[in-house]
Amino acid sequence: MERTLVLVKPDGVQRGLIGEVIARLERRGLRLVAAKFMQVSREFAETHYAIHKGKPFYDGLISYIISAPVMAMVWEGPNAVAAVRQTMGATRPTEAAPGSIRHDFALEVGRNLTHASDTVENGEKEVALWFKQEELVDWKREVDRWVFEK
Ligand code: DAT
Ligand code: MG
Repeated sequence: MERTLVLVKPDGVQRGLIGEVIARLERRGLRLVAAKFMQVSREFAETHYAIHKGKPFYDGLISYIISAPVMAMVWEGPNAVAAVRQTMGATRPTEAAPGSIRHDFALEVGRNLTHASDTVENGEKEVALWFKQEELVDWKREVDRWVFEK
């Protein structure tokens, strides 16, 4: 089953939107695999966002992600990566589809509330970076057969 890393970033935590994000992912039918509320260190933030090093927004991005705690989660389901990216909306909130989280709750790219893995490969890498194998819960829901075709 495809897995993706989701972060409710510091602005989402400060604004009391953890529950909103979780509710939308649950409602979509995705299955929660792991969750932890944590303060990210600068070093860890630099590892997570290594791909953006050297970009003009990099320093601001690092200070943003370590400015308050984050809620880190792993969600799974068929096409979980694409489904979660769609539920979050485009990186720039003013380009995010109506009904998406970034559209409904955000205005600025530097305060866009959430992170979600952008490819299946990066999903696997990010899940492994943020969570130990034993923190990932393998479980089934009674409702799974009504949400997942296979
Ligand atoms: P996403 O978070 O949608 O995967 P990304 O990986 O391209 O977007 O960038 C990571 C984060 O960096 C993004 O959520 C917000 C910030 N960011 C991206 N582009 C930016 C820009 N042009 N100006 C300011 N912040 C930016
Ligand atoms: Mg990204």
